[in-house]
Amino acid sequence: MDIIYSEKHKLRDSQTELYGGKLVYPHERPSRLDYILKRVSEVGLGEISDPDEFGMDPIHKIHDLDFTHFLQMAWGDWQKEGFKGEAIATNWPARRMSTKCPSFIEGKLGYYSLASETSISEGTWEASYASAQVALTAAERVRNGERSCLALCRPPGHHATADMYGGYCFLNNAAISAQHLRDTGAGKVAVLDVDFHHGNGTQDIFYPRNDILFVSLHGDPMEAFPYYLGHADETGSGAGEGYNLNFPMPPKTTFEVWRKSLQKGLDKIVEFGPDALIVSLGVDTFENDPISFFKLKSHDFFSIGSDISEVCLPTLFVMEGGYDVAEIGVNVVNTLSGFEGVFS
Ligand code: Q9C
Ligand code: ZN
Repeated sequence: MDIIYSEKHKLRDSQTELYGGKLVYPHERPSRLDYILKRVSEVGLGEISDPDEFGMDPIHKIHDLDFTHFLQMAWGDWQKEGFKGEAIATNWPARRMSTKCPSFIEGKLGYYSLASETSISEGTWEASYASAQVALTAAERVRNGERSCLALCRPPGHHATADMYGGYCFLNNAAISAQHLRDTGAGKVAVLDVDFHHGNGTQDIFYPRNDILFVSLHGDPMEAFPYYLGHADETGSGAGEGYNLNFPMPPKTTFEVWRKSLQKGLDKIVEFGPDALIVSLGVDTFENDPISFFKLKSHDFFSIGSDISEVCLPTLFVMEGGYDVAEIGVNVVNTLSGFEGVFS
């Protein structure tokens, strides 16, 4: 399987995540991709290429102009005020408050975010932009006839909405590439999100639409981030009714149970009949993930890959979460090896 990767992900190396009331070194860190690349080369998964340049146009098919402008300016605006730490949102337009966008950076941070754990630091925009280009390049490979391609995106994307960042995500790489496929000939695209966390951004972006099916398997939002979206009764709006499918699952869910949801999700995808499949590939469902509560084992990821391959669609894998850094390479590569029919 071809792999698209940009060194520019390293430009995002935030030093602070607000976690358990402390500022810790972020779970979403550059070494995640080092471990994936190491495993990719150990098993000879495929050839690694740099992304091509698609510019801002495909990003603006998904994200608002004022939001991407904010992301580009935020670190500079924050520094200009003389703040010493990284830019962290500490206030939001909560229920019954005004949704007018403030002019001061501290107000803007809350306006354009959905959570506080994700600090904006130097290089965050440059890395996020490169991450989107990686996804677009991999989408082009699949469009041009490759059976599958892996977009080694970092930062991840599935929590980002048209106008909000958070959950370690800034630009929604899966949504940008789904829309790109639509705009270059695909009539219908399915997005299957197997990250532990609900893909609230992707759901929100495509909620009113019937040309892009969104299916997500995740920790029940009653007990897990992003908390305020991802319930089973969220099925789409208007013309999009019936084109959003959520499988929230409880703490300690095993692969045996998780796989039944995967099968139902895949059945729905087959019934939808898309021209391409995008997999938001998070491996934070792993039993030792430090911030998640499912119980999948490393060998289970082979079966995830082989189950996905059985729907016989051109498939783009877009990297999302996974925070047991030492095992992330094995879990990601097991998924892709299973997809390719190699079990070892
Ligand atoms: N107690 C992705 O996997 N906070 N994002 C979790 C846990 C945010 C995860 C707090 C988790 C975001 C792409
Ligand atoms: Zn996740």
